[in-house]
Amino acid sequence: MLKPGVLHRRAVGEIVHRFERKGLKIIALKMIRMNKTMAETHYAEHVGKKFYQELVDYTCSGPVVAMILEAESAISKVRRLIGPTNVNDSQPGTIRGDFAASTTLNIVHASDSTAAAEREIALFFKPEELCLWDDGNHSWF
Ligand code: FUP
Repeated sequence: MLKPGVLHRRAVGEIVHRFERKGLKIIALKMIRMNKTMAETHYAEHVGKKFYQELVDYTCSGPVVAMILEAESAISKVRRLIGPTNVNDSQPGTIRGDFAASTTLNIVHASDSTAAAEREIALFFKPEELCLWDDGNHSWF
């Protein structure tokens, strides 16, 4: 999920490009404005932490772009592209390393497990919003 900071930076294209360049396949993509209930559901595991309110407020502060990316080991590929949660550890060349100076405003979210991906896909997308496709005879990646 590209958080509002990505829209503010006019960086949607550049960040989606990084995922595509790696060979991840987009099978769902949409822009939405998350409301407080949705953000609180998404970040339920962080309720009570000192950054929680700022995180929810930031997530609701503008539109987000939600997408489902498919690949073998997609979770680890995406997590390596975005960089660590703590922006002080995120290397230049990663999305957080290049675009984020604050951990709470770290501009992208990515599922960190298959269980989280299933939960988050269900929160963001209706089944009919997924578009499954294949590369036919072309094996680019
Ligand atoms: P990630 O999966 O990398 O998004 O990391 P988490 O699920 O642990 O954290 C979710 C969000 O909480 C982060 F994107 C930013 C915020 N956060 C902080 O602000 N401070 C922290 O110490 C940890 C997380």
